[in-house]
Amino acid sequence: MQSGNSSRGAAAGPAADSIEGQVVAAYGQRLLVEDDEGRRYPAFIARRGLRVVCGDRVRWLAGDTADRAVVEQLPRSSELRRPDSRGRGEVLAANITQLVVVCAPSPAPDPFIIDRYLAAAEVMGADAAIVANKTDLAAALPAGLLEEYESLGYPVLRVSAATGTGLDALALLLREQRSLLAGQSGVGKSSLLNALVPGIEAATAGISAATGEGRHRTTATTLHRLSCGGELLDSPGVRDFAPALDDPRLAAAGFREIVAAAQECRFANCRHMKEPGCAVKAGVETGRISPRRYESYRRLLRLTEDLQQRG
Ligand SMILES: Nc1nc2c(ncn2[C@@H]2O[C@H](COP(=O)(O)OP(=O)(O)OP(=O)(O)O)[C@@H](O)[C@H]2O)c(=O)[nH]1
Ligand SMILES: [Mg+2]
Ligand SMILES: [Zn+2]
Repeated sequence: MQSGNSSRGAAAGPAADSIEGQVVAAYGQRLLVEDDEGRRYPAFIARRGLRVVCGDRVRWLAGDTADRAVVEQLPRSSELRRPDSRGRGEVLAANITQLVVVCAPSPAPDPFIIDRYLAAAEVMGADAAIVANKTDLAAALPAGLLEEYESLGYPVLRVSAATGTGLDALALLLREQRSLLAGQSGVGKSSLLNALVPGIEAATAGISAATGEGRHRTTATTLHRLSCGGELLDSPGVRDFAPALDDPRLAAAGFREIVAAAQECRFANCRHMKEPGCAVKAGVETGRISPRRYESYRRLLRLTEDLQQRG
């Protein structure tokens, strides 16, 4: 249970006779909302054109109806967005402060997906960390992968949801943050959530569809409170991910070592592709910037330029 916080509930507005809280799960028009005392209610979107996602602050009509009628979505402090065919991008979660990218030896990691989540965090101004799960397995991650992220300054935690290794350190990382677990399907995001929040297993199973393999694949993003005071969002696994960027020039902002090196580029608007006097390309040649990360940057730049041309 969270202590009460009604100080923000008195705001005047079109929905004065309403209660403020947050969306803790969204399935299209159907929602689960939570008030600031931690009480949860089934809810639905009661205003045309209202689009809310997990993590959104919303208001619903006061009263004791079975399903709460959500009538207003409050401004977001951050959005995790991926591109969609219509240009503006699909918002996956709102108001998160930290992106935790989970990877494992199995399924085999895709470093481009990891880089793109890290880029999303950089661009949205959120903290980012890597969690390498399943350390109990004999198989290992590709040599040097985690060390590369460590050298860039990202916190890297080696954990096992199965044995509990590293979960204390993970709980510390999640303290006072509103974190989203992201990553490929099957890396163990929901297993980590279950290990960190005892007793929610049933709830997780209830909002997941069992697959033929006898495990629960997450189908919607859900928000959970941690005893340490943080909040943790579990999200469906992805086959691919890219951040939606309003401008291709933002691609470089997603890579902190490129941002640092770009200070020395001859041209302020250098794209770090073929421009003369490019300190980023020079950094790749001298080994200061990893060729793999640079290739990640180029792919994200190209993707964003392609999307912009189509839009
Ligand atoms: N050996 C081992 N297996 C694990 C560990 N964590 C999770 N698993 C297994 O990995 C499989 C996938 O775990 P999930 O927690 O469902 O993975 P997920 O990332 O939530 O997957 P999606 O919901 O599809 O995105 C399950 O069979 C888990 O039992 C671990 O630390 N060690
Ligand atoms: Mg899951
Ligand atoms: Zn450059």
